[in-house]
Amino acid sequence: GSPVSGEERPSISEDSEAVASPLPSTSASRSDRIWGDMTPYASKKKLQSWFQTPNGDWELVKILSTSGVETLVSLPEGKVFKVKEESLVPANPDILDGVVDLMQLSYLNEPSVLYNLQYRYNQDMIYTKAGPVLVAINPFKKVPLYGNKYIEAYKNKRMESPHVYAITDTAIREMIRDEVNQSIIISGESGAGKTETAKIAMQYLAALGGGSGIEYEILKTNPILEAFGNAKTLRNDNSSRFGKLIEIQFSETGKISGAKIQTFLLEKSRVVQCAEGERSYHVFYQLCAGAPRSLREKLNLRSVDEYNYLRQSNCFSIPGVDDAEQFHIVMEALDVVHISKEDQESVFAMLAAVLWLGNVSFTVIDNENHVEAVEDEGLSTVAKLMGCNCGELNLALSTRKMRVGNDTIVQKLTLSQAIVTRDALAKSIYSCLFDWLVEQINKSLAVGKRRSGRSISILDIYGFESFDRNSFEQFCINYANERLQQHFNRHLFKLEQEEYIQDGIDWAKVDFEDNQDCLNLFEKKPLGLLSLLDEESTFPNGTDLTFANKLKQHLHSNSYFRGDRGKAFTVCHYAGEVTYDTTGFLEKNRDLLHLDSIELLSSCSCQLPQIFASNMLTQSEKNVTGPLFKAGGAESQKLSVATKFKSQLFQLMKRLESTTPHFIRCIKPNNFQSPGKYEQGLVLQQLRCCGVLEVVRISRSGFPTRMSHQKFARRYGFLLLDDVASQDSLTVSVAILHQFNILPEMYQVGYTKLFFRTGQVGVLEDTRNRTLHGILRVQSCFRGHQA
Ligand code: AD9
Ligand code: MG
Repeated sequence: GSPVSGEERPSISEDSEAVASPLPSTSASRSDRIWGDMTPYASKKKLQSWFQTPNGDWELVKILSTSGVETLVSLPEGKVFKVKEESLVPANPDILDGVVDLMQLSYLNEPSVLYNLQYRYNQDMIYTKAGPVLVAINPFKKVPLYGNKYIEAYKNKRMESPHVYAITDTAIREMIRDEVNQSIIISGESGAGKTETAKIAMQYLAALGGGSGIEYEILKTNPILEAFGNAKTLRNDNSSRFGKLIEIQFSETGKISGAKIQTFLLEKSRVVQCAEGERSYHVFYQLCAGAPRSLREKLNLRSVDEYNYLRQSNCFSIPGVDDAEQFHIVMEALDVVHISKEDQESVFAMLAAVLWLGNVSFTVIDNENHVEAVEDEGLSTVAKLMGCNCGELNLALSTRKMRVGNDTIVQKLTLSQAIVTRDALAKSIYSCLFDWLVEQINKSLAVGKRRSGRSISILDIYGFESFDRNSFEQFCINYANERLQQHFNRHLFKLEQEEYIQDGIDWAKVDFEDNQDCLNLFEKKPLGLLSLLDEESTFPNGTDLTFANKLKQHLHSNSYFRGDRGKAFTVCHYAGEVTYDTTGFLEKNRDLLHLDSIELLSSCSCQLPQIFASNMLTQSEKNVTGPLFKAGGAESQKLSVATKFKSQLFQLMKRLESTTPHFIRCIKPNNFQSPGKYEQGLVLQQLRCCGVLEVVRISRSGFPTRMSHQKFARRYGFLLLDDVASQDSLTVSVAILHQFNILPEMYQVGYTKLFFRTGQVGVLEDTRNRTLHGILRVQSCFRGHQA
C-alpha cells in the first residue's frame, strides 16, 4: 500500500477501495446496530459525534469515554467536558466530508446535512444535491462557476459536479428523450438567489442557440422585468416583487423558437407606500437619473427626492448600483424586444404620471371636510401626461358618482377618501403598465406561425414568508407555497417508489406528510379561508374585524387554524406557523378602482390610459367564476384578488403537472447579503421550510443508501472471514450482510443494487476504517522496524 500518515483519510475515489487482503474482523454485536440516525450514540464509542452548544450551533466532538448516561467528550481545540449521552448525534466518517449528494451520507441528521453544505460552501462549491433536488447556497460574491467555458464542459459532460447547468442540461436531455415538457422550479426565501439562479438556467438554455437572435431577446427580458418588478427591500437589494414563469419553447430540431412569460401577483402597494430603507420599483429611480434631457423636459421630470412616493422611505440609491446606467440598459433591452420608441415614451410618461400623482395634494373646501385637488404643477402635469384636462382629473380624484334609483348623484370625498382614490389610481396605472409590458414582450417572443415542439418552463416564485407582521401578501404567497410543496412532495414520493419498483424490491409503504389538509383549510367551499374572505369582501359593511371573527366562528375546530386575539389568526403551514394580521385584507382583496377613475382613463387622449381602462372593464367579462365586486357603487365589477390568484395558481399547477419537474432550493446563508458568513440556524430553518430535510426524511423512512452489488463487494469484501475472491459480487455482498448480522429489515437486495436504511453503511464503514487503520499501523510499524 501507499504510505499514509497517522491521520489517514481515505479519499472517496474508487481507487482507494482496492485495498488489502481479507483480515480477521470483529463482527458487530446486535447492540451495535443503529436504527435511526438520532439514536443515542455515545455507546457506539465512535470517534466523532455532534454536540449542540447552548447557542444552537452544532460542534464536532470526540467521544473519550462513556459511562451509562454521561459521556466525556473533547472539542477540537482540546477542551474536555461531560455531556448527556442523548444529546449526542452521530457524525459521519471523514470519508463522507463534502459529498456531492446528501443522500450519500450514512447519517442523514440535521447537523450532518448542515456540516456537509458548509464544508462545500467554504470552498465555493455552492451547489449540492439532496437526491433529486439541487440545493444552491447564495455566495453573495462572484464565484468562478459560470460562463462559456463551464457551459461547454457541462454540455460535453466533462463536468458532473452539481450545478444549475447540470440540472438544465438534464431537463433538455429529458425533454428530447422522453418528448415531455420540463419545468425547473426554483424556490427559497427572499434574497436566497432564485432570480439569479433562473438567469443562470436561462443562460445555459440560450447557449443552445435558436436563430434570428431569439435567445438574445429572451435574455433581455430580464433587465426589463427587473426594472419594473424588482425593488430594494430590507432583505434584498434586488427583490422581485412578483412571481414569474417563463416558458422557453423549442422547435422540433431542439433550437429555441420562442418564449412566453406569465407573471403572478405584483406587489402594487409598493408604488404608493414602502417601508423606511426600502425603495419603490427600480424603474422610477432609473428614469429620474438616466432620462436624456429632451425626455426630462417632456415629462417634467425632477430628481427622486422631489416625489412624495419615492421620498417617504428615505432611501434613494443602492450601494454599487448606477441607476442612470441601468436606465440605458433597460432602454436598449426595450429596443431588443421590439417595443417602439414611441411606445417606450408612452411607458415613461405613465411612470412620470404615477410619480406626479403622488404629489397631488388636496385642500378642504367646506365644513364637512370635503376636499378638492390643489390646482398646482402636480395636478397639471398628471393631466398633461395622461391626456385629460385638469378639471376632469380633479373631479375624478375628489368626487364619486353614485346611482340612486334612476338618478346619479355626485358625492364629495373627504381628505382620506380622496387620498385612497388617488393612490388607487396610481397603483392601477402601474400594475396595468406592468401587465401591458409583459404582453408586448410576449408578442415579440411569440413562436408565431412556426410549429412549436416542446418547452422548458422556469418558475421563479416567492418563497414561504413569515415575518413579525404578516399581511394579505404573505397570506397569498404562503398559500401558493403550500400548493407548490404538495407538488414537490408528491413528485418525490413517486420517484422514490419508482426506483424501488424498478430494482424489484419490496415496496413497503413509505409514509410522507401530505399537506392536503392545510390546502383544504384554504380552498374548501364555502367554509375555507379564501371563500370566507371573498364572502366578507362582498358585504358592503364587512370589515377586517368581522372577517377575522367569521374565521374564528367557522374554523375553530380545524387543527390547522387558530383564532388569535383581535384581528389575527394563525395557520399551521408545512413550513411552520404563521400569524396573519387581517388589517387591510378586505381592501386588498377587493382592490377596487372607482368607476370614476376608470372613466377618466378611458377619456384620456393618450393611448395607454385608454388601453388600461378597457382592460379593467373587460376583466369581469373574461372571468366568469368567483364573486364579482361592485366598484364604488357604480356598475364596474371585478374579481377578487384572492380568487384571481387562486385560479392563476390552479392553471400553473395544471401546467406543471404535465411536465417533468426539476427542483432547485435556494438558501440564504446570512441576513447581511455578505459573503463567507454561514449561519447554521438560519440555514437549518430554510432547509426545513423548503422541504430539503423533508426529502431527506422521506428517504430515511425508506432505504436511502444505495450501492451497486459490485461497489459494495469491492468496498467491504476484504472484511470477510471466508475467501470469496472467486465469487460474484452479489454472493460476496450477501456474505458481508450475514457476517455483520445486518438485520433483514435493515436492507433490501435489488436486481442491481443493495438498499439500506440510514446508518447501516456507517457501521460497515467504521469497521472498514478501523480495520484499515489497523492494517496501516501494522504496516508503518513494520516499516519502522525495517528502517
Ligand atoms: V427575492 O425573493 O426576489 O427578494 P431572490 O430572487 O431569491 O430574492 P436574488 O436572485 O435576487 O434573490 O439574489 C440576491 C442577491 O444575491 C443577488 O442580487 C446577488 O447579489 C446574490 N446572488 C444570488 N445568487 C448568486 C450567485 N449564484 N452568484 C453570485 C449571487 N451572487
Ligand atoms: Mg427574485
